[in-house]
Amino acid sequence: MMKTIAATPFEYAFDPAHTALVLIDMQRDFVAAGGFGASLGNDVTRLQAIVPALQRLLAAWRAAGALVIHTRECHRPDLSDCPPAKRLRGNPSLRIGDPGPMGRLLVAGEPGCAIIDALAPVGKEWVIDKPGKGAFYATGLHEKLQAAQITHLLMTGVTTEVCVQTTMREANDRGYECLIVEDATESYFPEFKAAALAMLTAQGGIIGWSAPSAALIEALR
Ligand code: C5J
Repeated sequence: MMKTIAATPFEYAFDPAHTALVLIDMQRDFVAAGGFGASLGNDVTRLQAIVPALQRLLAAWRAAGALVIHTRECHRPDLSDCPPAKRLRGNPSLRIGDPGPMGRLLVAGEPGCAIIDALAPVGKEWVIDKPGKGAFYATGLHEKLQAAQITHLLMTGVTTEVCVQTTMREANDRGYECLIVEDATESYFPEFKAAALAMLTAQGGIIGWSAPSAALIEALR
């Protein structure tokens, strides 16, 4: 059944049966101390602030019986899917694949790669491991979404201007109607979050829409 919510830049209509809630990279490596995000010098506590809003939205979405997709940015243990340009750039305290307090950074199967307990996947929810920032690169996600007849994506997670924005742009180019949930996404840099939300929704929704999680939860009631 179609639902319509107030959104920016104008109303967003979606049918939960053809819509997926996408949680981007809510992993210990980005949200917890000692992970990849912290190795780059970031204050990870900023990202922890969205967890309660995401939990409420996730609970409402699960109650509606609609599709949930979790992504994890990570690489194979031999790093064969990690381009040297990604691993070697900059001067972080630890690089991708190096051992840290939560295991090897951004490596599949390591404790730091796991989605935080508060948002852990359940049942048949999809978990997509992605080597890039965007969830459509080298994952087969588009084909899986097409097979599941998903046309709309609700984008959440971290970080707003990197993996969330990249994924929303990839999705828009593939024809999905995307909405980014304002209080369920966060950046290490507040000004980058604000800029990303503004640029995604500018020019009549050039990439898509944004709305607060409360509007979605109310529509699902
Ligand atoms: C980053 C991400 N920031 N999940 N990854 O490297 O946004």
